[in-house]
Amino acid sequence: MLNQKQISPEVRAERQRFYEKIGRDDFAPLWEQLHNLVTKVPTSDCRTAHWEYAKARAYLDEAGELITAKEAERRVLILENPGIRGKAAITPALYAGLQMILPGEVAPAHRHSQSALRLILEGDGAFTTVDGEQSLMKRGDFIITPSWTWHDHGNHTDTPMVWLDGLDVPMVAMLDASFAESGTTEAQTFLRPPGDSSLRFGNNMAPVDWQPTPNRASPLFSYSYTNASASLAAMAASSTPDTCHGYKLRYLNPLTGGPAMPTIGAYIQLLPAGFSSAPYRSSAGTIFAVIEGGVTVVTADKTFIAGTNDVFVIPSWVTHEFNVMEKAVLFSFSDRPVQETLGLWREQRSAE
Ligand code: GTQ
Repeated sequence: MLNQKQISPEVRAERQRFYEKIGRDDFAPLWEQLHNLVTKVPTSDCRTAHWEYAKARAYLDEAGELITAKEAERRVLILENPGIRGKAAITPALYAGLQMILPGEVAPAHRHSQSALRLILEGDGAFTTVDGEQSLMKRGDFIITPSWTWHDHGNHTDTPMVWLDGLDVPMVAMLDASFAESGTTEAQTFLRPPGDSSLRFGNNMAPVDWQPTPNRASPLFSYSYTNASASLAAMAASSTPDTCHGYKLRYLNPLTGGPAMPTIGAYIQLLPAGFSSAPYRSSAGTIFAVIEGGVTVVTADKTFIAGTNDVFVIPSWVTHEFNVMEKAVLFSFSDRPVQETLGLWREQRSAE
């Protein structure tokens, strides 16, 4: 912004008339807003926020009485960032929600250009089918439904299934690249047996001449918590923790070494008992879910304790620290792969 004080009322009025005149022809003066567009650091209204699972779960129960999964298509409570309400966004780039499927329910097949991930918070044995392959899910499992893959969910168990959904909805909206289709049948026809993709792609091998799909996602779509927690335990048993992250792994596409999906990075970290992290910030606003234990999250203007199954978000460039008494395990996802691909991602591993 120009310093308005140095400008005479006449000049100001003349400029205002000019802006109005050019405005009628869809022009606008850059100099009135240059520094609001090209800011020194990230300045969105996105805020650090925390959603308690107990509260969410009670609301999900109420939602379960109000609408079926079938009627809703997806019975999801969106986690809206309090600084940017009304946009179905938890960060400017990402969407998060809590989805519940009750025993006997189905969420019918559809596909969309948005990529989705799920982190199972409650339940054991409900399924999701991705492009004709069914996968049973249990707590802590990480599942992807890449762009334009058919997916439907169902629950043949006798307990509710709840998971955290992460999608790139705001990012795809910004690019005006949303496409979606509803399936003609409720559930997909099975094209392959359960576990097929893990056997083909998850054993450090791949079918010879296999070619990546246009969505550039991992052909492996289910990542078990049993495996993730064994990897974390091995790291914790034989190395020192990273000062900012503890022991942290990223979920990858085994064929490229890159992220499981091009637009959303997913991570899991173990914070050992008594761990206090060094201050950290990055330009990738990140959504966390507590899988085991609890964590005290400290930022300049907010400190809170996130318990098991709670979700919290740390916006871009907000310095934060984690403190734990007992061992904790955190799942997280962010737009880091997009920022890295575009050469935008930054991090800072200490306090200013
Ligand atoms: O499960 O397909 O939270 O399409 C939002 C949109 C979940 C899903 C969401 C979706 C889904």
